[in-house]
Amino acid sequence: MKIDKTVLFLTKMKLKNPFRTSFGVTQERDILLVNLQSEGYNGWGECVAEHGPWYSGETISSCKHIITDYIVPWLKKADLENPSQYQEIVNKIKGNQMAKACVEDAVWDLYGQINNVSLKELVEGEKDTIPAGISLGIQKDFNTLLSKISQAVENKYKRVKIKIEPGWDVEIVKQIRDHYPELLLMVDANSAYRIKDKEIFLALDKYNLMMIEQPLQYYDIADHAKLQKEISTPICLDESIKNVDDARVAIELEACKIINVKPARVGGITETLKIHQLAELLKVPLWCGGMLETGIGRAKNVAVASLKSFTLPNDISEGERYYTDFIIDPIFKLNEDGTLDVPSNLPGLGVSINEDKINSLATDKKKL
Ligand code: OSB
Ligand code: MG
Repeated sequence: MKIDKTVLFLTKMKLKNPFRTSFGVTQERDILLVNLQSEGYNGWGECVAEHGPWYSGETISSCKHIITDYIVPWLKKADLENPSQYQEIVNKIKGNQMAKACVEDAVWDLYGQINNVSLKELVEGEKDTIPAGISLGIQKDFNTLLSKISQAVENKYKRVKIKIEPGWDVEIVKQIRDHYPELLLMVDANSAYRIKDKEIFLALDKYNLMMIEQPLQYYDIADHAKLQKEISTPICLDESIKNVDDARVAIELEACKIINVKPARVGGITETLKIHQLAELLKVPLWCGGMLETGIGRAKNVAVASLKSFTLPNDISEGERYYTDFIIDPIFKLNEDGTLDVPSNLPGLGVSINEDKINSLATDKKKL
């Protein structure tokens, strides 16, 4: 497979509601999309990086730079037999997982298009539907959060995750439990705490949470291990797991019992499959996280979540949750039982891409 043409689109999309985490608020997103072409076929990838380096060290600009100046020129010279070989091309680049991942996604989609195989089949996904969970940002007050939770429960989302930060944690969880004692509930701190805040987690430990996601710093596997020894609620790592080696070390040191796999955070689908293999061997449950993806990234996440060890509800919500503009067809709809269908009738991502819509949302378009 030789790449004939690469086009980078920068699109602008407004979120229906601002999404607030412990590291900041997102209201509008500039989203980088990669289009690879070969033999008349198209492959698409979505970059999840945000404007600033708050979730990880990557940004839209850093991704654009790494893709334009390194990844694409190297990819142009290659002749790939299968998508997994892509890792050999970009191996030399340290870090920059999101940049590597979005081009890799386009390679997988393109390979699926050329060979008329869905991504679900390519990764050997086993499920026809996946459990959808919802991630609720920090709200202006408890009643606003409560109404969002009640809506999520009504829509049959399989579990509710709330974002926490100092001042919006134990008391909020306590109040949710007063209203919903049985709700499958978890919290995500996005690294807002340090080990000295242990008391907060000892307090949260009493509320029957499914897990506590990324309580401490992304580089701090050791303190996560210390914290996990003191609480019975499983710790789930997100930001800390940037590749399969991070996953292995975190599991070995018992820094977590669950991993949130975001294919974009670990450098792509191939690395995701390695983590999946490890998790199967060590019996560690996985779920697929999200980064407010549009349809392209969402379709990729759905295919990945169909893998066997992705046993817990995912941060993959219905297509209408974040945006009013849609670049894929059909968009993902929530089934009555709180699941999403994994597309397998069409090749690659399994959905059709609306290129006219992408063009209309594009603020910049560049042929590489
Ligand atoms: O930590 O999981 C996170 C969104 C942006 C950045 C980080 C995170 C999130 C979410 C949203 O929780 C998940 C989704 O896409 O629905
Ligand atoms: Mg998270």
